Amino acid sequence: MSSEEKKTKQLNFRDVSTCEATIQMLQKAATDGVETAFSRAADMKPCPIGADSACCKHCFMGPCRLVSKDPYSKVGVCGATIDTIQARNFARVVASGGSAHTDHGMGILDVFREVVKGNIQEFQIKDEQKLRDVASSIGIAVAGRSTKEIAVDLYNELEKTYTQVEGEIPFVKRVPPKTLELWRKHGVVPRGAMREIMEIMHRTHMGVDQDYENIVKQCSRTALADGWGGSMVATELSDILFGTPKPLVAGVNMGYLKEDHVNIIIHGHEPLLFEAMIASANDPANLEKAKAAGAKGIQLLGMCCSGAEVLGRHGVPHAGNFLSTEAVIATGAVDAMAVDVQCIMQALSSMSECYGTKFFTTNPRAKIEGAAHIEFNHHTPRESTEKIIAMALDRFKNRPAKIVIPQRRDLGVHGFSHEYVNYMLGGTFRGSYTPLNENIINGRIRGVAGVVGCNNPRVKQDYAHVELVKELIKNNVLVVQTGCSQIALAKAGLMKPDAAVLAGEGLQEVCETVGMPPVLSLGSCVDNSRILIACAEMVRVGGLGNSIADLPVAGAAPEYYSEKAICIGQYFVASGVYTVFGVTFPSVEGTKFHQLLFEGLEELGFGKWGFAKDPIEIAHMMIRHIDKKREALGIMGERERKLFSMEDRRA
Ligand code: NFS
Ligand code: SF4
Repeated sequence: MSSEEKKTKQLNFRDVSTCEATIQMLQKAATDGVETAFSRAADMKPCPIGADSACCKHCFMGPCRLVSKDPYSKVGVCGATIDTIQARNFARVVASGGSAHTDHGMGILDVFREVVKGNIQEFQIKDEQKLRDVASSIGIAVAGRSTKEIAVDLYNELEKTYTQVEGEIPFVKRVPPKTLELWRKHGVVPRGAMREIMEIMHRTHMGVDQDYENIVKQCSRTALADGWGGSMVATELSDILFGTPKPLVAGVNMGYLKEDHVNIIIHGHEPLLFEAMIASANDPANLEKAKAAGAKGIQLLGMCCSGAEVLGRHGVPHAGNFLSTEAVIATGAVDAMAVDVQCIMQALSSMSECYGTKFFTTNPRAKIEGAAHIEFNHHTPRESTEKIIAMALDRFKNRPAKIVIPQRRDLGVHGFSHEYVNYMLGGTFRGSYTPLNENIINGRIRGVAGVVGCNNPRVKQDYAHVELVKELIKNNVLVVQTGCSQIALAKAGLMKPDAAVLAGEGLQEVCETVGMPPVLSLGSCVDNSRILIACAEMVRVGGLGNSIADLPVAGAAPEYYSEKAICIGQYFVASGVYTVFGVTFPSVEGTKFHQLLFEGLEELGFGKWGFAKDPIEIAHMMIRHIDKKREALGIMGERERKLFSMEDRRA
């Protein structure tokens, strides 16, 4: 036994995850002598200087490391201060995270263009109403015009989100006027994503922008080009092409793998591969082939954000979030896993090899050494999905003797969209955000929290997500969710209407009247744009202030790991939302840069960052902020006021 294997066996998996299925599979993997991110994390101490973002490797006079204990005692070889170094590092994180979402959005835009031109037959405009709504929201005339005419205009307009060199990206037309005014005043309205990202890369090169405040401005501008740009384009066009989600009952967890079926997992982010895969898996010819191979059928499952896209849209079961992607392979039941882009651990390739799972990359942007590549071409999507099915059938016929499927299945309601929140709370005939605002004003709902983001093996899987959300709803805060966080809560059973019993009295009353769960599942990470649109609607409807910064709302990503999460955090902050992160934060407390993110931005009229590790502490930081906003709006009831001042005194 190698020392690796010994270490793996020593880990107590109950300490690293609260997901029962994952724990069971981690134990199996350890017995099988296979390592995972959990064991590797235990073995890999993070560099403390890097964790504080106190090092710079932007040129080859360095790398330069400043001591994070006394960060102003030293500068880099070029003279760069701790503030410059941290701001530049942060900016590059925002640029990378923003690139991921905007490039994803551009991939969807490419497909939309080809569909509009008639060059792709497999995909169509599925939701014409949404096409019209989105087009008119950015000033495109729709009355009396054909779908095609509107779609052509919409394509041309949305392309500017990326390529425009001057002016403002189209979706800023949806931003509340007061918020937009603030952005204009500070020069952070994005022109086009390509320009903003290029400018960040330029400005963070050695010897260019060496004023942390000026760098942070460009961080906001670039992040906004993601939230109100690339991500929003991804969400809206995916809805137009594949349908706007409507609440439906769907299942989450590994128990949806079926021993007697061919199991295929799609993991990654874009909905395109998955949509084509659904068509292939339902093709009678393939079902016949599966039967001939001795299977009862073909079971498709999603993981991470690809999974979140189709969970809400089509009710395809979801096998688990980011830290379960390796564990699921250890079941031995996965015949094929196909991935597109983002959040795909390289280790999945060797993991798959250990268990005989066929592992495929499909996107030319994302190949993995050792993995077979079956390229997905959006002009002929079925070509690759047919190949993947054939390979999965092949593996099914040669499955290893031992398969273990954790028997956990969690049903919940998924597929809320900003449009549906309208309809649900307002009713068919008076669909609007008015009832939501009314319930916030009358205090039944204290405020709204977005809890989103990843898993991170540096903290116990799902623990912070679940405890944070429970504490929020207990305090009458309505929670909206996306990404891996939403999967954590689905596994904990909170996406069921009867989870309302865990909510405070007021929220419980609203949930019971409407028949909705206290936690709403909104989709993938790019669907955080739905939260932005919901915020804009809340401002537009009135009674809760004039800008997003006035709303009694807050955001959190308590288990984040990715650069995308930081970019999301920055666009929420720049939009006016208090946003609290867990795990770690890439800055040194007490520096001017840290001060700007955690206080200064709010003083300028934006939102601000917060940080805490403990989920209950995060919840109360968010609740205090919500109460502060309620107080400012003059909607703090007597009962809440008492609680608020007590909390306040303690704080
Ligand atoms: Ni968001 Fe989705 Fe999950 Fe995090 Fe990764 S899958 S885009 S980055 S880990 S939530
Ligand atoms: Fe060091 Fe300055 Fe070069 Fe960074 S840019 S590595 S601080 S010399």
